[in-house]
Amino acid sequence: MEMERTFVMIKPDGVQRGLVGKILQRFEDRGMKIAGMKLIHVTVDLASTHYEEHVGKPFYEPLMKYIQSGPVVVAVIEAPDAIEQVRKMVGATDPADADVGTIRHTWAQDVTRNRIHAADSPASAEGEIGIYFKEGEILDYPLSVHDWMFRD
Ligand code: IDP
Ligand code: MG
Repeated sequence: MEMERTFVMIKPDGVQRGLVGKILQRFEDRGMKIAGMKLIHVTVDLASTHYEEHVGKPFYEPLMKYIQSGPVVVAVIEAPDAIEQVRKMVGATDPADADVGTIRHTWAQDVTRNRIHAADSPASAEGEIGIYFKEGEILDYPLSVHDWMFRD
């Protein structure tokens, strides 16, 4: 089975609400591998690179302030079709539109403070992993459950 890597960030409100374990548990429950993970404070430089595509939009300034307002957990999640699968688990940008059972529907109410970020394409996954992780911080290791999940 071909593996793919995606980038996720549990945003400051997710950390403050004590949701780090619960959110990561969902990825682990699906047998996805955590290939990298750390708790960081997003600097203005990191935030402006990450959210470059949103410069000039009405929510840009509040988004920049929000993402720097407390520690976040950044992680690299590895699985077959990880980018699309994780986006589905995260749900629509506005939690009000997110499908029942998704992370945003379960734990968020506000379109800005929507708990979690996930890369939306192979290009953004690669770019965002590069913004937040240095070489050596992403680990290559066998996850034994994958032998059982993806055999044959
Ligand atoms: P995504 O996180 O679902 O990929 P994007 O359009 O990339 O959504 O927007 C990035 C982030 O900016 C969102 O997760 C949310 O925090 C915030 N945001 C997006 N659209 C709005 C909006 O219309 N009002 C307020 N905040 C928004
Ligand atoms: Mg996005």
